[in-house]
Amino acid sequence: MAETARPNDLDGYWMPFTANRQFKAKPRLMASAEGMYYRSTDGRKILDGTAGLWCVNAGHGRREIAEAVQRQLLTLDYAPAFQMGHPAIFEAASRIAALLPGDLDHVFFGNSGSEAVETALKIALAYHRARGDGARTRLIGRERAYHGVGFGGISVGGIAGNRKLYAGISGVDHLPHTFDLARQAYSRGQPEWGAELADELERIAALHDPSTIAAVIVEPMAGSTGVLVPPKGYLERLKAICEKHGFLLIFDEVITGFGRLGASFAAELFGIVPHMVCFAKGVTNGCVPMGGVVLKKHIYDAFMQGPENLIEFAHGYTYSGHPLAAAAALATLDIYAKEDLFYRAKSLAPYWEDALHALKDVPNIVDLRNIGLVAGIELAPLPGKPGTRAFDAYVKCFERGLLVRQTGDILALSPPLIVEKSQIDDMFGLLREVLKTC
Ligand code: PXG
Repeated sequence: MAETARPNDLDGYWMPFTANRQFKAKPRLMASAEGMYYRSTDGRKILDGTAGLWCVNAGHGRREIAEAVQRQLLTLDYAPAFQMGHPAIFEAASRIAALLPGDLDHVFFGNSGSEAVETALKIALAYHRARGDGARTRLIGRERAYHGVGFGGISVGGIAGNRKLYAGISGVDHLPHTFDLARQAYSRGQPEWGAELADELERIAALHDPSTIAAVIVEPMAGSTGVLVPPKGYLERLKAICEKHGFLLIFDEVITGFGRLGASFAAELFGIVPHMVCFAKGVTNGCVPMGGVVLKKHIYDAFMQGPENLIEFAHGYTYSGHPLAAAAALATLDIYAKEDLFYRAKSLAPYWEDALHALKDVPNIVDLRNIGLVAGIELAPLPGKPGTRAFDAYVKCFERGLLVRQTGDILALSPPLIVEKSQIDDMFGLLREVLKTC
């Protein structure tokens, strides 16, 4: 294979969430991608164990999406997002809402998961105000949550490294995270223990008084902080407490949406209808930025009051509902339906689970956890050097042709939903080899 063009200067680009100097001293550059594989600039084939960053759910290089985006670009490249629209985005809104249960049937669009979260938090506060209940200003997040990098998202998020430099927004409290190694290690699917942690919401409600709380936001499965699978009954209990006190429940499904857990969304999988759902990533198969919030009818209706010539919600982005994103979303949803990829994820999940848990005898693994087509492998930290064992494993996997994701001493896997059983074998086979050396 011909050497692919490489930039001759890596310095100008300040890379996000990257150890820039370490990376630039020994870069990992992707040149192309097709199906389940990337090709690096040095010509190596790399099995995509992470669907890019949890987004390329239908696999790489999908012609149908490329052609739809190209057609759209040549037909209508951009339409003003405010006080104007274009047909494709209305269709996209209906088709996305149709994947969610209950009357989650209105969609507000942005361009990323972070924007989806900021939007949902603002809708929550504005909704209570619109109902004449403006004292509800508090937002409840959870430890070890990732909700993107906006000020709202880092405030309700639960990652110290993302929060410590910034005061964030006020009036925020946090539920405890749901992971307990001693009680949950090697759970297959949802852990048996932990539903009672949802009752912490009652404690927080009593502390602040329930009448001050606007919304609770959680990832149904915490992805970025290392695949924390919700304990059996936990989300149900959280929903019940929210209903009891009039809190809006927001599911951040930026990762869990679009088939990742073996159903369209976690809300569908668990049969829990939250008040709002944040999405991004898989909505366009990762190829055009798009994110948004799906919300229940009564929330939308609460805004549709007052004089009809006034803007009901002072929020939005130049690129809300961008034509290219709409075209990509429609083509992506077509693929998901035609290839029944959410069902495919569900039917492959038991094989995936067995392949993961077969690693149990590998030294230095302290936990294996899974749900849908997601796996977490937690390693014992090297004494005095947290995170280095898993980072070493991540680099070695990449060098030997497998892309995994590393956070702390945890490796996460979340392949495109088109993955074949033989590729699952390849992934865990290579991981076994690599982890023996880490
Ligand atoms: N919410 C959740 C639950 C996410 O996982 C965001 C919001 C923010 O989305 P944007 O599009 O603004 O990045 C995310 C993003 C990882 C990883 O390796 C996860 C994300 C992003 C990058 C890496 O776990 N999730």
